[in-house]
Amino acid sequence: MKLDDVLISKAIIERFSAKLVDCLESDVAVVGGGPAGLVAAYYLARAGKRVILIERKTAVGGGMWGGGMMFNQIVVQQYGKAILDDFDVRTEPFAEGYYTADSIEAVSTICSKAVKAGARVFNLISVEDVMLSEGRVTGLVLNWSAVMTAGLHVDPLTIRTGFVIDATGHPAEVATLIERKSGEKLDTPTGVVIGERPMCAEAGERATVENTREFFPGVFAAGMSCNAIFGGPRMGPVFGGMLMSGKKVAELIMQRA
Ligand code: 48H
Repeated sequence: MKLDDVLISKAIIERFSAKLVDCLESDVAVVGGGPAGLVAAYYLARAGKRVILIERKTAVGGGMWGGGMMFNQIVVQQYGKAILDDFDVRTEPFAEGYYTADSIEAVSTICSKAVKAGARVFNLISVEDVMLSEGRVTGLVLNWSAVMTAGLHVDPLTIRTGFVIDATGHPAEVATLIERKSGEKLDTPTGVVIGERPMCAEAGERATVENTREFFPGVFAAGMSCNAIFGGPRMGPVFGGMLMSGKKVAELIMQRA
């Protein structure tokens, strides 16, 4: 059989378009494919929810690939290890209550499990706005990351969803967008995005999990965005809180959806 160049193009265009059309309506849309977003997508998809994950960059994984200062190892506590066990990511004990994992194995395995569980991942696409109706977020406004980077004047497309997870990490982009554009208050002590506090691993990890919750009708925070939205400390390259937050947000949404 001789390969037909144009048939290859046709296969890609048809299959991608079908996947995108199928995702125009979903139960949950996860914004950001770092550890928190991927873990949330996995547990939700495994429970049978229709999950779409939007990632701005070419690769999912967010800040996990780089471990700490490009030393590509991550540290997790006992509860983080339990989640990595769930994904079959190998860990090694380092000291009592401290485990290490290879960040490359962690990202690639968590991503693979999320996709195989049924989560539909769209990379190279950015969320540039939300759809708001009667005080609730009902969907997302998407554009190619390349269009946004190039500053081209190209109008976006929209997807409808039951719940949104802001898993965009430090910038808490979904929360910031809602605050800036809706004129409504967020469900935080000040009604706005409070901003991340300086490093304290112990308090930061606790705050991440505690602040994994709905901060605007239909929108939940997960991962590092929780600390930005609710004013929690950063915690450096310890990832148990990110994993735990992804699992917790999935459980909270499953109680509602
Ligand atoms: C589409 C977007 C958009 C957008 C952003 O930063 P992440 O890894 O986020 P978490 O919360 O899963 O993990 C945080 C962790 O990596 C970290 O930074 C830690 C522990 N820091 C501690 C410290 O002290 O510094 O991933 C977020 C992802 C990224 O891949 C972005 O590209 C993506 O979200 N993203 N995708 N549309 N508008 N904004």
